[in-house]
This record gives sequence, C-alpha cells and structure tokens, in this order.
Amino acid sequence: MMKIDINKSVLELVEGDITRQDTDAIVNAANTSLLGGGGVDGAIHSAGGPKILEECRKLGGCPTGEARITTGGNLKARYVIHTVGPVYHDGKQHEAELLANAYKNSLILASHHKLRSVAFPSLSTGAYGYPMNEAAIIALKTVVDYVKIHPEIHLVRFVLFGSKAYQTYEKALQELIK
Ligand code: AR6
Repeated sequence: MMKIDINKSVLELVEGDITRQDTDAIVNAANTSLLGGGGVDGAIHSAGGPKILEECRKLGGCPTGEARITTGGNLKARYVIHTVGPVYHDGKQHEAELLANAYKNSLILASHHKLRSVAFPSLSTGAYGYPMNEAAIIALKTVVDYVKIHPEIHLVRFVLFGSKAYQTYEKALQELIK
C-alpha cells in the first residue's frame, strides 16, 4: 500500500479487487456500448447485479474518453462511474489523450455528484492492450493534477490487480513525486 497527500486529498495505491471497494464510487473499464464485457466490466456487473445493466441500457452508450454514472446495485460503492479508455494501437492514435480524458471525465462526474472518494482500476491495460507503465504515468499524472485543484475529492484509490500491476504503479508514482 502506498499513500500520499496532495494538498487536501489523499492518493492511495492498493493491490486488490475493484468490486470490493467501499469508496463512494468505483470506476468501470467499460466499452462504448456500456452493455458489459469481460475483465473489470464483467466483475462489476456480476458482483453488482442486474440493476446496473438495466441503468446502463438507458444511457445509450458512451464515447471513448467520456464517462457516465449509474448506481452501485449490490456493491458497497453507492455509484459506478463507467468510462471508456482507448484501445491501444501504436500510440499514435491519440491514445494518451483519450486515456487522460477517461480519468479526468470520471473525476468531473464524481465532483458533480458530490462524491468524496473514488476507486479506479488501471483503465485500458487489459483487453485494450495499453502498455501498463505508460498507462500508469498518464493515470497518476491526470489524477494528481485534478485533485490539486479539486479538494472536494478527498480520496482517490487505484486498485491494482496483482503484484506486477501494483509495482508498476508504485514506481510510476515515486517518479512523479520526486
Ligand atoms: N479489480 C481490479 N482490476 C482488475 C480486475 C478487478 N476485479 N479484473 C481485472 N483487472 P480490462 P480494459 C485489471 O480488460 O483494458 C471489457 O471486456 C486488469 O488486470 O478490465 O480497459 C470491457 O467491456 C487490467 O490491468 O479493461 C471492454 O470491452 C485492468 O484491470 C474492455 O474489456 C483493465 O483490464 C476494456 O478493456
């Protein structure tokens, strides 16, 4: 576990399962249909129950880099913020900008809904193939920049799946703050 203060907020890195977090919202690594899938998306819908999918159906999809919100169904988290990271091709298809947008738009939505704590998975680094190290730098920088000027977000937690992912984020955060 790594924990740092950024102005009035806290940024945490933990190894674990996004579906088990007790933050106000957890973020889903969704696709543009918002109708479910594998990985984080599959785990959230299976742990949260059918109510989340029912709400997602009414949203009519979500473009890459944007975010939408539903309630949390049976999850501990009261809300799920569904965002769509980019599919990684060669790094020259605006992937970095789209990935940063996915984090930023998720946080903007959290602020608008007066949510104080948000847990993120490592967006785009599974089925979407984004190299973990590059993704970690973008994810952390985007979140740090946001909370610096948005103290209404008290806690952002990155929930990394497995020790390799955790270590990659830890190294990236140590670089970013030094
Ligand atoms: N908790 C935290 N992290 C997890 C969990 C979990 N329970 N399960 C996997 N990860 P992915 P993407 C990690 O594929 O790359 C879906 O089908 C995983 O190791 O979930 O954004 C959607 O419907 C990886 O590092 O999301 C989309 O079609 C990271 O979470 C597509 O996959 C993200 O992996 C989105 O792909």
